[in-house]
Amino acid sequence: MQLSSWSTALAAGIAVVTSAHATSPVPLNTGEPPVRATTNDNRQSAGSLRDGVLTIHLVAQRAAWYPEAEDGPFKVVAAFGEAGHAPLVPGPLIRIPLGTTIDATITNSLADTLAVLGMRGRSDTLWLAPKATARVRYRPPAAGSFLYAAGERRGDKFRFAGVEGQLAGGLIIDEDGAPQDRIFVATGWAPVPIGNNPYFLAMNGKSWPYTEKFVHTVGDTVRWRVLNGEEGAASHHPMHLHGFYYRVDARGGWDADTLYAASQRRWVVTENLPGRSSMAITWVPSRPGNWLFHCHNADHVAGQHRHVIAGRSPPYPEMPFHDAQEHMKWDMSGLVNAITILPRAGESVVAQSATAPRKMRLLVQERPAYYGRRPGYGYVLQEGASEPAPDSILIPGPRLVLRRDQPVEITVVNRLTTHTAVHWHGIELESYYDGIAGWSGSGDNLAPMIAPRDSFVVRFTPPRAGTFIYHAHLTDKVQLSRGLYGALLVLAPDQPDAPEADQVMVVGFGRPNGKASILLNGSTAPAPLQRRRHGTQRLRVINISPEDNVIFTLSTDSAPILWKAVAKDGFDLPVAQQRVQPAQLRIFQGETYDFEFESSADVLHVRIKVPGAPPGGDDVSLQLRVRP
Ligand SMILES: [Cu+2]
Repeated sequence: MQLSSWSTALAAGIAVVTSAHATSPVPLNTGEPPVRATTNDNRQSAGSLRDGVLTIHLVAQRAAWYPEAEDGPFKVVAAFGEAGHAPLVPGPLIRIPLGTTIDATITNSLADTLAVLGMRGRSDTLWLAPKATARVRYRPPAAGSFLYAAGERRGDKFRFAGVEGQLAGGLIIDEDGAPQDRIFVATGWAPVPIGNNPYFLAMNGKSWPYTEKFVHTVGDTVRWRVLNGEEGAASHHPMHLHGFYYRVDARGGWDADTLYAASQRRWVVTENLPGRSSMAITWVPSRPGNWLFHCHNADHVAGQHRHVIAGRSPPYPEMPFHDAQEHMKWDMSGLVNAITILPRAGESVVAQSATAPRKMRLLVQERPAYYGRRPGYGYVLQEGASEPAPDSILIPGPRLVLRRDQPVEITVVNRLTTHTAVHWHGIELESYYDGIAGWSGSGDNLAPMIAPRDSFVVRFTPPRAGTFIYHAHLTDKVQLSRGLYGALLVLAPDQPDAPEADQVMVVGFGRPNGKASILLNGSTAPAPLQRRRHGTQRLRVINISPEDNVIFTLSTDSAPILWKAVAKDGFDLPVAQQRVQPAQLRIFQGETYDFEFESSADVLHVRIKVPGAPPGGDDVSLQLRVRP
C-alpha cells in the first residue's frame, strides 16, 4: 500500500511522517481471546520519570473491555497499554511537569496500520505499520490538558471511533507543584460496521451506573480536568453539574490550551466539550447531599445504551418503575457521575427560612395525539381554586417567575399515565428537591419518582437572580421531546416582570404533525412577540432540546444586531466578559444566556438553526415586533 493513498484518506493539513521502523517485540494478535483491559482512573502517570525524561513504551493491542461491572458484559476493542502491563481504557495517562521530555516507544500490535496523533507536536501524525515500533522524543512547550489518540486503518479510511474509540488518553503538562486535581477522559464506542446507530459512552472507562462515585465534604475545593477523547465535530458533551456552579479555568485540548486569566473565568452549570477538547474546572460544594455531573445530550446518557453494552437488540426490555433506585440504574448510561457531599462535622444540614413560602401548584399534564400519534406532555400552573382540564398543556411550560431570596413551595402534581420527576436546572437548592428520583437527598432519605396521580412538594429559596430551566429528569429523551420543560426566571426583589422588555426564547424539540423538529417557544412557526422600541432590552436564551445544539441569531431584515452577553446559566458574567458583539450564539443543551440589546428596528428576527443542516432543514424563525 502506498503512503500517498493513506494520506488521501485523512483531512488535509495533517503532517504525514514515516516513522515506522524496526520489528515489534510484542506478538501479534493471533485470534486468541484478547487480554482484559483495566479501567484507567487517571490517578497515576504511566512511564517512569528520571532526570527530566519520561520513558514510556505504549502498545496498541486488542483487549476485552468491561465498561460496566468487571464480571459484566465486555467489548473487544483496540486499547493502549504499557509494555508488560494490562491495556488501559482510556489509554495510559501521561502526566509530567513542564520541561520534561517524553521518550516514547510505540508498538502497533494491531492487525492494520495505526495513525497516532498528539504524541509529538500535538497534531503531528505518526504512522505505524502492523508489528512496527517507533520511537518519539518530544518536549511539550507549554502546560495544559492535552490528548493523544490513535486510529486504525479500515479499508481506505482511518477509524478513530468505533472499536478504536478507546485509543485515547490524557497528556497533562503541569506548570507547577503537585497536582491536586482529577482527570477524566470521555470515550465512545460503536460497532463496526455501524448499524442502527448503537453506541455508548464512557467516562474513565466506565459507563453509568458503574462510573466513579465521588465523595467530598462541604467546603472542599474540587478540581477536575475533563477531556473529550472522541473525534470530530459531531461529538459534543455539554457537561452539567447539579446544584453548584463550577468555574472554568482553562479550555483547550487538541491543539492548544488556554489558561484563563482571573477576569476571564466564568461560572457555569453547563460547559460544552467538543471532540478532542479539554476543560479545567474548579468548584466548591456548599450543600450536602447527592448530586450528578453528566452530559446534557439526552442521548449520550440514555439508558437504552446499557442494552447495547450487553449486546441486546431492540426491542429492549421495559424499564423497571417499582423502585426509584433501580429505575435510575436503567434510565441512564454513559457520561454520568454520582457525587455525594458530606456535611462538615458539627454543621446542621438544613437551614429553614423564617419567611412563609409562596405556594404554587404545577400540574404535569398529557394530551393524546398531540405530536402526530404521540401524546404531548406539558406543565400547567394552576390559577385559582379549580384545576385546569387534564388534557390542557403548554409547551414550553409557563414562564415561572420567582423572586430572589423568597421561599417557594411548588406542589408538582403528576397527571400523566407514567412516572416523572422535575429538575430545577441551575438552582442552588437542597439536594432532596433536585429532581433525581432515587438519588437526590442523602442517606436513606431519597427523592421518589412522582407516580401517576401522585404529587411531590418542592421547597427552595433561589439565592440568585437569573435565567434557569425546569424540566423533566426521568426518561429524559421521551419526556423532554414531549414537552416537559419551561423557563424559570428568578428576578431581584425590585426587578419588574416586563415581558415586552425581557423576552425568553426557549429552544426545544418536538414532533409537530409527527415530524421531528427543533422548536422555538414550542413551535416550528412561533407567533410574533411584541417589544418596546426604546431602551435596553433583555433576551434570555435557553436550550433544553434533548439532542440538538443550535445557532441562534437576532437580526434586522439585513444583518445581525449587536448585543451584550450579561449572564451565562443564571450567573452574571464578569464585566471583562460582557462584550458587545454581533448577535449570534451557538447554544448547547442545558445552557442559558442573558443578553442586552437596543434596537429601533420595527421588526427583529430571531432565528435558530441546527449547524450543518441542509437548506430547508431544521430552521425556525420568530419576529419581535415593536408595539404599535
Ligand atoms: Cu454528551
